Amino acid sequence: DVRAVCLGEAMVVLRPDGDQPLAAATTLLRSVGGAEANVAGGLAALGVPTAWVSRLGQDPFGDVVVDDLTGRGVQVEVDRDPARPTGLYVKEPAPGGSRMHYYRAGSAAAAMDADLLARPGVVAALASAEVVHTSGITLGILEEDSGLVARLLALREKHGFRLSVDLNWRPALWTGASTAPLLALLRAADVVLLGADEARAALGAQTPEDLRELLGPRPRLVIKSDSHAAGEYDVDGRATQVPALRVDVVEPVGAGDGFAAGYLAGLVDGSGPVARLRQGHLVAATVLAAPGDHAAPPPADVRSRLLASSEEEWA
Ligand code: KDG
Repeated sequence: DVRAVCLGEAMVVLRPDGDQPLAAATTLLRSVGGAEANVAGGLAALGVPTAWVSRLGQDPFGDVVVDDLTGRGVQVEVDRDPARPTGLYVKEPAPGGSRMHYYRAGSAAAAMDADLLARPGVVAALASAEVVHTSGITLGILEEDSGLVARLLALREKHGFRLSVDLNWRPALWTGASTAPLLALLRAADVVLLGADEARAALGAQTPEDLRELLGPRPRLVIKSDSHAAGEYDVDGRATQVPALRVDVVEPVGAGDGFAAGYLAGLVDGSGPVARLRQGHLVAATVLAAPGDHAAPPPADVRSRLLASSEEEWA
């Protein structure tokens, strides 16, 4: 049975093979990205039976996304839309990261609505899932209030899964739009993952205490600090901090999704706070050290050795 469900847009990703600027590149490498799809792939790679729920165009790029995620062991539950394309984004090498060029306006995923959650495969997945993960990007791309979040929250009441939300702050998706629905989603979540920088930029929250005040008593907060540590702040006030692993960064896009996958896999497996934060860092590190938006995590025996290591050995 499915134990985790990820809900959000996947896109085909194109990037130059090397460091050229986009305007000079005549050959582009193709892969698949999109925050929640990256998390789904990461969870599946960690052995958690996972479904990814979304909409895709009835186009060749839609087929690419289906094949890629299916090939990585994810159960794909999508509506295909003949009238809207699959989203696309292009990564341009830039100092300290990548510049992202999005071609996603009007995509099939931007029309996700409550009906998507009525697909038989989705109904079954949500009934057995322990955690359902989505992000602020999903709310940011939706063209109208489609009832998707309201239905998801109603299904949580019914089935009792935990709702995990990564803030994934993308200011460009919110220009001219109210962020009130985003704040409401975060307040309703059981787990909120976010960077301290995003908390400041999107929510004006400077400290974990500010965040707690803003988001209320419900969510467990997982905050990635500016110094690359991650801290878990429990609803009853307990806090746990774990430093990140040192890693030579090749390309950072997708590291947050890797963190979410590792953390949520730990949550589903019943690991304690230190082990699940460590597993988040571990998967993030493998993504940071790779050019793509996702990377295969280390094998299970290496993972369990690292997760059980002493504090000195860890970082
Ligand atoms: O978290 C990585 C994502 O940013 C990337 O895969 C693209 O989903 C994406 C987005 O909307 O930025």
